[in-house]
Amino acid sequence: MENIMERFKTSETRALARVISLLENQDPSHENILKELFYLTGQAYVLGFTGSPGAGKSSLVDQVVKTLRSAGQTVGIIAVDPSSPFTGGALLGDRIRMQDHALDKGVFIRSMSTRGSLGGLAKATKEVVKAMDAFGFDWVIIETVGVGQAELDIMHVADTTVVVLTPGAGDAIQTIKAGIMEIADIFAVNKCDLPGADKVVAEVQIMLDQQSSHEGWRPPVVPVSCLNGQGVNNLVGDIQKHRAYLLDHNILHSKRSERMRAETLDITIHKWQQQIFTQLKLPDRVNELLDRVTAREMDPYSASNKILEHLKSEKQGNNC
Ligand SMILES: Nc1nc2c(ncn2[C@@H]2O[C@H](COP(=O)(O)OP(=O)(O)O)[C@@H](O)[C@H]2O)c(=O)[nH]1
Ligand SMILES: [Mg+2]
Repeated sequence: MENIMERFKTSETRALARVISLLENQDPSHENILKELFYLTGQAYVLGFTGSPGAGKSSLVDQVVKTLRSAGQTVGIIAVDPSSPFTGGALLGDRIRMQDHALDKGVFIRSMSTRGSLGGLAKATKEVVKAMDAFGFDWVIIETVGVGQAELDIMHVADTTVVVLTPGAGDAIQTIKAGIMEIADIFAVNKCDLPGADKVVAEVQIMLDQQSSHEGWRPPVVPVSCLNGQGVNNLVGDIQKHRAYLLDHNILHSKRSERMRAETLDITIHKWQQQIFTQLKLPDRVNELLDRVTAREMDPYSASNKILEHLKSEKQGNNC
């Protein structure tokens, strides 16, 4: 572990890949790695891209990365693969498309699979963001399909979230989950080389008009095309504007502080849970209390109070 972190700190890309694997696999060194990473994090700007499969998220990330690289910025990319049997080719597609950057030291791409992560996809993704941030990338970009709660959770780590829409996907706004529309800081209407893009832009604008809660920041709606590069500079410009807005209004700092508080509490709850589960493996008081509930000799509320008392006394006992 020490050796790998030494190499990580000397910016060795292979060490970064190894650290990410250790995190994903919930290796025993997991917590120690995260402890060390913590003091190196907080520098990268985290950008999220979400939208339906095939909307052009990977293509758009590729374009944005090109623009950032030409400005000398370094980028870590996390592609969250939904592992759907119908989209099994997407990953390969991503690899091929992103090949342009394959030999570029300033870009690191990692694909995550829903099946691969032991502690849950959102948790694993957040930890990989930390590894990339700590490694020193200026930007960390997460691409994820906007389908479920796990994907929504992932997007909560992004400082700026871009929701990618396309023309011709029926009533775009109806097909995208409400929760996804709400997390958008910017709407990119991709494939604007195809007919119908104007209609989608107008629909989103109407939707935004109907919402009253855009204090300070109204999400811009940007037509883009990865085919001819149209609008990509506007999109990057709007990302920079949103970043400046968050900084100028102290929102970035408060969002990140809030996230750190929530995360620390999550870790505490998780550890507390684990302590209870450890107790369950022992044939002692916790199990006896549960047995008393099933025998209707005790109610669950009194039993849980006793369990908490028991854990507390155990802990004090250990400390002596
Ligand atoms: N016409 C057109 N096709 C695009 C554009 N951007 C992406 N595509 C195509 O849309 C398909 C899906 O793109 P991809 O980036 O893999 O979408 P993702 O699933 O959202 O990551 C690919 O065949 C792309 O070539 C665009 O701006 N215009
Ligand atoms: Mg993709």
